[in-house]
Amino acid sequence: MAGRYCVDSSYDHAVPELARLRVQVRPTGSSAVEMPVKPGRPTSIAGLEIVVDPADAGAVRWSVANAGDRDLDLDAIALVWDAGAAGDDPRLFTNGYQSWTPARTRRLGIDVDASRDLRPIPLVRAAFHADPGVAEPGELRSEQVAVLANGDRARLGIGFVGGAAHAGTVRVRVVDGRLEIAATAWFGGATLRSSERRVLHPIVIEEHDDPSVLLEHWADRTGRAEHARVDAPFLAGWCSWYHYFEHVTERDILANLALADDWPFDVFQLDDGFQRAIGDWMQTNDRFPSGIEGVAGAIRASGRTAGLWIAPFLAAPDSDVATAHPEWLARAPEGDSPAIGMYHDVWGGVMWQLDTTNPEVADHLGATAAALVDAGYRYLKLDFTFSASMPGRFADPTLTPAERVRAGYDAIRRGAGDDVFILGCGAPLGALVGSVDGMRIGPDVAPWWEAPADAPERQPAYEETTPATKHAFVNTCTRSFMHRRLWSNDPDCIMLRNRETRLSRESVARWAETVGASGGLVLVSDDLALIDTAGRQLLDQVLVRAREVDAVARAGSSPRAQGLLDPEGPSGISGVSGV
Ligand code: 9PG
Repeated sequence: MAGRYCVDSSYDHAVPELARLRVQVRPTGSSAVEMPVKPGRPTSIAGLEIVVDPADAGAVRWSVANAGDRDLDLDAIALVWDAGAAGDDPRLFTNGYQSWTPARTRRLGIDVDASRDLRPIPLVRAAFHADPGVAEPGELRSEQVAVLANGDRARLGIGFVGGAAHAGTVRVRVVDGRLEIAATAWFGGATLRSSERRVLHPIVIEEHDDPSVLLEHWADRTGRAEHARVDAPFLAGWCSWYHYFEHVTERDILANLALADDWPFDVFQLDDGFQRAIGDWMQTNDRFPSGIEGVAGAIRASGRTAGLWIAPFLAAPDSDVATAHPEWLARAPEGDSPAIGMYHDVWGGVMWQLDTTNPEVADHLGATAAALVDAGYRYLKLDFTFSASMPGRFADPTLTPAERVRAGYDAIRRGAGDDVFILGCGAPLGALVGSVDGMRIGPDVAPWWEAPADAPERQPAYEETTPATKHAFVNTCTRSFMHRRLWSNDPDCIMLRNRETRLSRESVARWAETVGASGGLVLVSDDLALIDTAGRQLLDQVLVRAREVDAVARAGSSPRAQGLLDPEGPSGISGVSGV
């Protein structure tokens, strides 16, 4: 046994042991090497010096330094230990990398990490995992926090306290009937300068048989360490996306505003579809003759907060921003072309990635945010923001993928100001605690429960990310512990119409009630003309419930998922049942 650690002494817990502790290093372009490590004593490996502190204030603290006289590019560094016999029916609650990635329990030795399916192009892996590589055989991965269990009884929680400096991936596999855990700091090729030392996010390990308790403790601790923004008011609103999609027009917004007089909306949010090109956020297309100022003016005149969707780290190849400033684009990992941030047919295919490490790009993002606020928007939905963590070459090669995402959000926050509500979406969760006010915590809903075979954006192996209300339901339950600990949860919109939808009345109600039980944002996404009296009554009930739950969550008790450790998925949130 190499060390003995305990977690935060304010919690009542057993003391887990880190047996046979090793450090594993993966320099960029080489395979992993590992060696035993003794807490308190520096360990030299692959040109790096790793220091793991003796147990201290309940967390494993560690740092890495480049001991050589040349720069060194690093993919990953991990602490690896033996967590004892796997026991019967070993399971892992896995948290996905970004907003749309599933958070659910999987069976060790049976379920397979989606990255091992080689049908999707590598870009898809990079969008849905911190490490875009293929997982090891038998390995399950979880981002930021994981819960080990036997059957439906939890055993151990493992988490990184913080994620702004680097992503933290918990990798678990069964080796010879024993559990091997690797808590991995993901550097993604970031350069460590000669003699530079980086302090890594501490790792906490706690024993408990209730998975919710483990996740709540981790989130409490992480929220405190990262100064989570948890004080935004409860929000109800309207969003254009899930009825109008990219075809939305200014007339649609005005028509819904005209119908909304006696609807209880704080925010009216225009989504994707207003812009002339991805990247040129101040310019509208011809469906929005009054420009972004005109729309904001109309919303504000109705007494509501104006909200706007943007995808700030992307630029279409023919956008003004990309053609005027090609030097603002990240470069592809190899060759001369810009780095891809997203491929999306609806926008015309490949979208380039803005280089958030370039100070001019940071200035541009800040100025854009300030201009949108000037135009009247005080609620910004920042979407597809995983794109700043996609592979590439950057002006500042020392930033990790998490730091590149955070640099972009920080620039926008500086420009927007402290009192604008910023909602993360398509966002790496770990990097943004303390930055966003709200966070989308699941995949897109859609006007159907299960995704039909011809659903758009369906990817083999990543089917659980396909827009479908059932998929949003799963994450709304399993990530309910994050609400008011890391931010306000945005479970995604409710849809109340009973025409122009494939959702049954039962599914409409089950989803709306789950959103209410989560205490998170309640956003309606319908043509209000299609909602009947029953739909309106449902909204009123959901809002009463959501406000109650949110008030309790603010006081420290977030709602709990039922069936958190069920490999079939959760069954609901306490108080609401039934998939
Ligand atoms: C606007 C939408 C809405 C929605 C967001 C996000 O992989 N895809 O092609 C893909 C497309 C859209 C999408 C997610 C994934 O949805 O979550 O609320 O704002 O963008 O385009």
